[in-house]
Amino acid sequence: MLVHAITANPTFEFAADVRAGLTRPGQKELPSKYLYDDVGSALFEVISHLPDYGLTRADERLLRRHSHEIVDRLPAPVSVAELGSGSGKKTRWILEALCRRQRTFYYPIEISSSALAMCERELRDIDSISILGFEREYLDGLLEVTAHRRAGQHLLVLFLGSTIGNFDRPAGIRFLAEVRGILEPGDSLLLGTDLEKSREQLIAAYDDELGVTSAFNLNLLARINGQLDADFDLGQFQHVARINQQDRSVEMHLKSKRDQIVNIPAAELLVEFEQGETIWTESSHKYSPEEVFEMVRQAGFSCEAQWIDHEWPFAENLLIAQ
Ligand code: AVJ
Repeated sequence: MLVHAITANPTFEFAADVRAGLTRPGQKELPSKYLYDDVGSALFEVISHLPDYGLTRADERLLRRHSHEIVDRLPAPVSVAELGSGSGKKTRWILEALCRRQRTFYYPIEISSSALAMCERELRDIDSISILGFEREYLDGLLEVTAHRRAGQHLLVLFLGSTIGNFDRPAGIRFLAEVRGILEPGDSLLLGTDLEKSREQLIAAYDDELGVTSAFNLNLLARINGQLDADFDLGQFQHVARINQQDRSVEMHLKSKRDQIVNIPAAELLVEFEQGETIWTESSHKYSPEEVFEMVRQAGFSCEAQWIDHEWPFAENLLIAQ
């Protein structure tokens, strides 16, 4: 067991993104990656245990059931990099199967330092594992991982939990193409994609009765208050989950309960909200099993195998860099 962490994070970029998103003409928006500070990551961890949010459990079931089949399809030796490891719990099955073959390097890449620490604690008991965590954005982290790569060492990239769904479809393909550009032909990418399901199921999953998803969403405003000295009154905004039929996505918004003005000093910004106006904070796109093949092909991968969970429709896709 070897555990290290490489850290960094700028606040001015956050201020600039908040400023750009809240001064946009038309729909105000905030980048969903900022939902995941330490509090947000902990709240998402709770969401993943809610009865009506089956996504994370479906992902983990597939990884647990098929870990040997997946590992049998990978070349050896292979190192593992994970984009957004979260708690690391569902990664265990793949890592255990790989470490049974030989010593395996695992590089979790995560923007939340507490999620990174949790992931390292969760997985360091695995025999023959070496963990080196990167507190980085996905592509920056992946570039660092590949910069130190040894000849003949294959790479398996994990992009689980349908995080890809936070991109709109064209941006998702562009992101996969950027990942492909960092990889070598023959490297692998295990991609988790949440599949289309009923409107009722989606609303129950993204607007839960306990209000955990609401807290997760509102925490973004609390984070802006804390980090950028803003004066958002969290009681004056309401969590909303909306189905976007055209985009085949669920959107999260924060709706202003009245006309109000919010001061965000560190972004040099006064923002006006009309009653009923929303800030769009996240989209979760849902896929058909077949469209994944075409999407990844456009990004320079081929889909070698796909496993589907039918309890909560979700697909695990094993891709090979062409
Ligand atoms: C972690 C991005 C997969 O989109 O379902 C959960 C985040 N947002 N509830 C998702 C989320 C609201 C989640 N991902």
